[in-house]
Order: sequence, then structure tokens, then C-alpha cells
Amino acid sequence: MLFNTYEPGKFAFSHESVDYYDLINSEDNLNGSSDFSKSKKWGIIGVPFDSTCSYHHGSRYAPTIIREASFGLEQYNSEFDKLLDGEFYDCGDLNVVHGNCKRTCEILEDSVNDLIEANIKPIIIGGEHSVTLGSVNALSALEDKNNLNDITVIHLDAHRDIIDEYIGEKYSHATIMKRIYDLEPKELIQIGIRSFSEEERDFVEDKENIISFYAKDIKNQNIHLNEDVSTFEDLLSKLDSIEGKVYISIDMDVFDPSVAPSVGNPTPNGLFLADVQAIFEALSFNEEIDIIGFDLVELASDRLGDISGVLAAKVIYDFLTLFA
Ligand SMILES: [Mn+2]
Repeated sequence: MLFNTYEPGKFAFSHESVDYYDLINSEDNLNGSSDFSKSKKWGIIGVPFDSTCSYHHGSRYAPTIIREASFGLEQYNSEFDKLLDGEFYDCGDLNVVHGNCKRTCEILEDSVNDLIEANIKPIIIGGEHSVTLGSVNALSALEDKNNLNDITVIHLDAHRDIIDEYIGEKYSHATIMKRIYDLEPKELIQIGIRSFSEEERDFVEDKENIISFYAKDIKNQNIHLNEDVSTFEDLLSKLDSIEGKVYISIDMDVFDPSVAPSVGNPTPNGLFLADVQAIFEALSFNEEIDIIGFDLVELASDRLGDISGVLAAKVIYDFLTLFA
């Protein structure tokens, strides 16, 4: 009999199943010799939640669509000349509470805490962007604190998502980076930005630890209209200069809608995969950082084979190839 290796419920090339008890009680953990920040183990958690979505719905289906698309990829990642053979697990989908963003984030926080205890770093597949908070909240409590003082947040998005309330809601996909900023990150680096309100413009203006790389500037590498413009090279040298713990959050709408049309809020004039790959590579060359968490959110599709879903799977696959 011929067996098909296709397993629709798991990301391609993930390890069989995670045994928390085994991992928590492993020699390394018991001897205190393992360091979460240095761990190369990753655990995927799908969060099928999209209750605060304001435009194109469907991100609740994204974890399924992305996992299915991952099976079109080869274990050998030819673009990085590297096998995807690192240790990572697919822990399945979170039991979300539809309509209750706060509760869903609390449940996610608990699950990420379980991973942290086993020295497994979280890869969150949204879901809408608000779910980032559950993951970041758990990581903010590392080393018995309750802030992000020693964590740099790298945020790839068309939008700043940094208003305090969106149509009266504090917990929403549109306010997520304000909730993150409330936790006092060391730095918030926003990349691919091209749509924000005057309120958001004014908010970031005097914040020295919010650094912006606008899509129009980093895409047009050879056009130096004025000296204030940051080029793609400036972005890479910024990524090369950061130190310590790093969290990465990718809203799929950072990509140009020509390559990622199925997102919650498609926004013209975005980045392409080569840009994001260059960002990943720059981070992988930086030996002074430890990436402690990653999320990819806002893919909004319910169709198998959707090109935006294929791109999302490729982004996670490239990330795992370099960092697992
Ligand atoms: Mn966005």
C-alpha cells in the first residue's frame, strides 16, 4: 500500500507530536542548563479567530489554509540552500472564544506559557492581528517581569495599528501595536508602513523607540528624494545593529495585494517576498539577537490553493528554515 505523507492538520515537516511532560522533565530543563532565548525549538499554534475584523473576513480559516499550502513545499529550501530539518512541532489550533478577543488572548497566553516552560518558542498562525497580544503577553513575563523592556518588536504591516481605541474597542486588530507599546518594548520597528491616521502619525512622532520604514522608501532603493528617506540598506543596517531578544509580527497585508490579495485589509504598494527574505537573512546573520517569538496574521481566505495562503506558508517555511 502506498501511503501519502500529506497530513492536513499539521504544518509540513513538523515533528510528530509535542509531549509537554517529556520536554518539561527533560534533562536539560531539570538541570537548568537550557535557556529559552537560545532554544531552537519552535511550536506552531493556530488561532482561528477573526471577530473584530472590519473588512475582509476569513482569517479564522487561515491556519488550515496555510497548513494545507505548506505541503506544496520541498523539505530542501533551495532559496537558502538548506534543509528544513529543525525541531518544530505543530500543536494544532487554539480553542478560541469567538466574539471575545480578550478571553481568546488569555487562552493563547496560557498555551504559550506551556510552550515556554518546555523551552519551545511560539509561532502563532492567526487569525486576526489582535491575537499577537496573547503571545506577547506570555513573553513579557519572562524573567519575572511584566513588560517588554528587553524585547525589540519587529512589526511588518501596511498599517501602524497604533490607535488607542478602534470604534470604541481597546482590543482589536487595529489597536494591537498600541497594546504592545503599552508594554514598553525596548524598540518597535515598523516595516512596510503605508497607511495610517493623523492620530497615529502624531503618536509616533515624538517616540524615539518607534522606528518606521515606509514601504515607498524601502521599495525604491535607488531613489533618494531627500536625506530623511530610509532606504532598504538603512533597514538592513538597522536590523544588523539590534541586540537581545526580538519578537516578529507579520501582518500579511505588508505584502503587495498583487501577490497577497486575500488579507483582512488589502493595501496597494506593498512589499514582496524577496524583501521579507532579505529581512530574515539580515536577522539570521545578526549573532547578537535571539528571536523568541513569531506570528503571522491576517491571511483571510477559505479557499484551498489560494496564492496568498501559499505565500503565507512560504514565509513561515523560510523563517523555520533559517531559525529552527
Ligand atoms: Mn495591517
